[in-house]
Amino acid sequence: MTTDVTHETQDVQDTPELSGTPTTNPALLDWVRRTARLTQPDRVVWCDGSQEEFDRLTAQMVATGTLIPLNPSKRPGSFLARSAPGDVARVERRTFIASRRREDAGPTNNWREPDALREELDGVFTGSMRGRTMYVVPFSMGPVGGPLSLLGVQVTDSPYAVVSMRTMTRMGSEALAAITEGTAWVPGVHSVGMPLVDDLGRTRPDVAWPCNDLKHVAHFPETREIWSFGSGYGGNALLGKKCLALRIASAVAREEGWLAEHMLLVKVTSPQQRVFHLAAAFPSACGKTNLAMMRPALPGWRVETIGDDIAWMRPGPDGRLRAINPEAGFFGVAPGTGWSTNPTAMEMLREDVIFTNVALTDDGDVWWEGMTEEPPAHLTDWRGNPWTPDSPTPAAHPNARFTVAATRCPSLAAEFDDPEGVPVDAILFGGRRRTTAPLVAQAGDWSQGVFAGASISSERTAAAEGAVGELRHDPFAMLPFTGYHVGDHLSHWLSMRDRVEHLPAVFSVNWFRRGEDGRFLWPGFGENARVLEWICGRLEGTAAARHTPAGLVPAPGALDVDGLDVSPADLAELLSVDAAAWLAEADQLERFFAPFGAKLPAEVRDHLALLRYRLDPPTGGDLSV
Ligand code: GTP
Ligand code: SPV
Ligand code: MN
Repeated sequence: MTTDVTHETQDVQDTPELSGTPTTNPALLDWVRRTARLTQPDRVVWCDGSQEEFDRLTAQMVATGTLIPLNPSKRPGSFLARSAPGDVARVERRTFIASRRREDAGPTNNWREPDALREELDGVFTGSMRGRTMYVVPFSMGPVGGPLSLLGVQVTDSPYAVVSMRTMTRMGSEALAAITEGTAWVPGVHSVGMPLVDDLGRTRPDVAWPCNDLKHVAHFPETREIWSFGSGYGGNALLGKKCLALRIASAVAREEGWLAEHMLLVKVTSPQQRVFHLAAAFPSACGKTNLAMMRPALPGWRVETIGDDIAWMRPGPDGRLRAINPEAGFFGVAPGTGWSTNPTAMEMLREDVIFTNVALTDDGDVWWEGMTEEPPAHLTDWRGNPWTPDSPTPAAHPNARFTVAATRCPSLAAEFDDPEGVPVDAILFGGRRRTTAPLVAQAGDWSQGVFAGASISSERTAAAEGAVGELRHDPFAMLPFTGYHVGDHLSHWLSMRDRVEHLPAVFSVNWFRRGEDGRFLWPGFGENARVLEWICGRLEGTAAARHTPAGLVPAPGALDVDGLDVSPADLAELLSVDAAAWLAEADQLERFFAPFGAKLPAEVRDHLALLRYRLDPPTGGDLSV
């Protein structure tokens, strides 16, 4: 690669020409030039993705207080970042889809008229990088040049976003070299929105985590652009992730006949050495990373990680649905990650990690709720305040996260880097439900599977702003991530039937069912392998099932619970489908679907009617329908 001309620094005075840049692509140069004129940074730096660049930026952030280096004997190569207390999660109320027609964004997105939004963005971005460096960050989602991959360029005034993008995407010279004249790439403009020089030329000192109370996370699916202002955190700021790989990519995928979904991707090998690839959509903070890195409690089973958050799935030449993980790293939830729940992640986090909003131990290591059973006697909490186990607030923010390269994951599958992807055998839909949703149920066919995806509802988590615990509908776990009308998303899923000859089987799962006393009925984590075993058994035609109105659940004795401390009563409850609760669920679904109007596929409406019929058949009705 052209390493000699990358990480080129230029004063803005030079930007109209941008001489000596590591690209000659006129469209890219023109866009960088226009963005620099708008945001008025002191200098422009083209990122090459090298270790030298990473070391330079992290050293700079240590000097400015953005990063705290961790104890190299405890956590080599690792850093802690503490965000501003008002910038800790995705901001769904400030996430916009700008399409010409309102109905193209649909009732579940915040729609904005594109010209009006552009004018608003022009206002907030004017001079927003004054006194700062504008980094140009070329990246590829998916292996560079792969048939399922997409290219992007993010400009940002956040060095934290730069080093995070290096971990989370294929970032740097190789991606830039692929963005030749005429090649499609998605531009993303990101600013933390805290210029160091005001309109009158007065300077102000920087802070450790610059951001702005006013936030915009704006998407233009029709022109394939992203504009993000005011936040430095996660999905708001690492534009390759939710913004490109889900909101923009979902719209591209609909046009081109594939799927961009909020799903983990795993390779499962049975004791008989049969290989299955599973994709699973669960809402944010509902168990994707944990399932992706699961260490099966059942002997002989093996789970290998391909992805933990996003899957792109295209009809392959072999008539199968083929999936890749477009990301190159994991931005995972820290709280709840411990040796007993996710030992693979604990091993993965030994070195070269950026932690954000976890607690700091007195010897320079990290801690969060759930890492160990006993909390340390003294910590510095995520806000930088002294903390003891008696403190009334958690030591780590509930949405504290780690950023780590996929190659650090001890369970990473060899197929992780395969540009052609893996064939998907089964799709799992799930949510966090204390009641109603059984441990596992199989859809009878693709169309019932689409209904199952459309019907996901889940208790809200700390991954986004809002009331934690509140139940909300989250079709396909994509409510905050679909870049177009939710009803069209359902139709698009249905249409895959015409594009894919051998469709995956579809299952719903729920690890989070609780008893009346509030305890989890199912042990979860590694024990979820028992559910995977039943699912793989269904794929092979060896596992027995029983019909319920919500789908096929394990027949008595079909789920291996040997050696498991789950009472027969709890197991019965886990696999039960309560008619009253499901009728209430059907009523809620009808209310949720109402604003979809004519965009609600008739088939989905029919499945709702069928569900009610099965739950409450007219006298003499045939339950086997
Ligand atoms: P995002 O990165 O936000 O998309 O989240 P995710 O879906 O990857 O969720 P993750 O695996 O990080 O899990 C979130 C929380 O759920 C963590 O605190 C986990 O410990 C907890 N969790 C995951 N799997 C299980 C399970 O099987 N049972 C129980 N009880 N909790 C689980
Ligand atoms: C999620 O919220 O689903 C995440 C974290 O994966 S973020 O990247 O912040 O969106
Ligand atoms: Mn996610």
